[in-house]
Amino acid sequence: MLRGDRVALAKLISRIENNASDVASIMAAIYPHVGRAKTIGVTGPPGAGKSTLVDRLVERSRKRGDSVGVVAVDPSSPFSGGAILGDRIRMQDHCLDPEVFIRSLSTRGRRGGLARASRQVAHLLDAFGKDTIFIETVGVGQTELDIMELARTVIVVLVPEAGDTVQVMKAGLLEIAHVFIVNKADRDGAMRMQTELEMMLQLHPEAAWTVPVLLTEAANDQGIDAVMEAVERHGTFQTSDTVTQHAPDHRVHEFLEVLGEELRARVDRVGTHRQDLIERVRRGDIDPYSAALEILQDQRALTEILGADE
Ligand SMILES: Nc1nc2c(ncn2[C@@H]2O[C@H](COP(=O)(O)OP(=O)(O)OP(=O)(O)O)[C@@H](O)[C@H]2O)c(=O)[nH]1
Ligand SMILES: [Mg+2]
Repeated sequence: MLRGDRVALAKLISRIENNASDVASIMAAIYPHVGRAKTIGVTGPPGAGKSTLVDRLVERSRKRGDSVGVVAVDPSSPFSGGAILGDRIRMQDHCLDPEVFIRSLSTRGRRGGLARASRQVAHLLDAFGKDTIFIETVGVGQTELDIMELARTVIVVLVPEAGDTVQVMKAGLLEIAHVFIVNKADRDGAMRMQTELEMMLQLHPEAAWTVPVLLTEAANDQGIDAVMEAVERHGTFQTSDTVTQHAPDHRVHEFLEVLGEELRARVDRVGTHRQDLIERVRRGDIDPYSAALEILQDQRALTEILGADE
């Protein structure tokens, strides 16, 4: 994969999607090569025009000579929902371009797994040598906010009919946006929404970065260059300021998260080591708390369970 083999990259992504048992060791081997790419998150309500926008931004990035990776995260559809199919159709041109790698991720397995998988796939694309990585998610819940944490620059895409900007605040989008976009500016109310957002942003005048609110018509290729420019400007701002403060926190967060997940996976397999104890709990011979304490206070039992690989 590090030598540029796309098939190897695709295989590693599948291992991440399936949460294979060797993911942590794969990522450990990858990590020294991570950190060069620009990661750009694109989120917003369903149908706001995120994919259309990403498509345009990919085109601009390619014109500048950047190689590009796209991760389209779809929490709603289990395997091949309409949105993913839509992404594929719209991004068909780029599919023929070997310097563009597009992958859709969807929910498989437990909650929280999607944020983990997205981050790991973004790391892979980074190590693979992609200059710019776009991560598209439908912005509604905590999972999406978690996913956006891994992006250097977050673009929040809204549409005029999104209506009350209070919704934006409720969804937590105000806090995570580095660039706001009112897409479908060909429709009524776009400028009013822009003004509303700008007023809302002025409630935080102490912020070092002034969040721009831009009007676009992604479908008509209007306003895209201004978005590129804003993303570029934010990137420069970050390298001089916030990245140096936040990146160490992110790495620590990732460390604790991985450790927690790995331990959790081992605990889930406790039955293979302590079927006897599980049976005693099931029969009611021992209460669940005493059973947990029996493991926690027994160094050998702990080592056996937590040290187990499979
Ligand atoms: N009128 C208008 N329509 C647009 C514009 N940009 C995108 N659209 C249309 O809006 C629809 C949804 O666009 P997508 O890019 O799929 O939106 P999305 O946010 O990726 O959608 P999901 O991934 O399903 O949440 C498509 O039919 C686009 O052609 C625009 O500027 N104006
Ligand atoms: Mg989309």
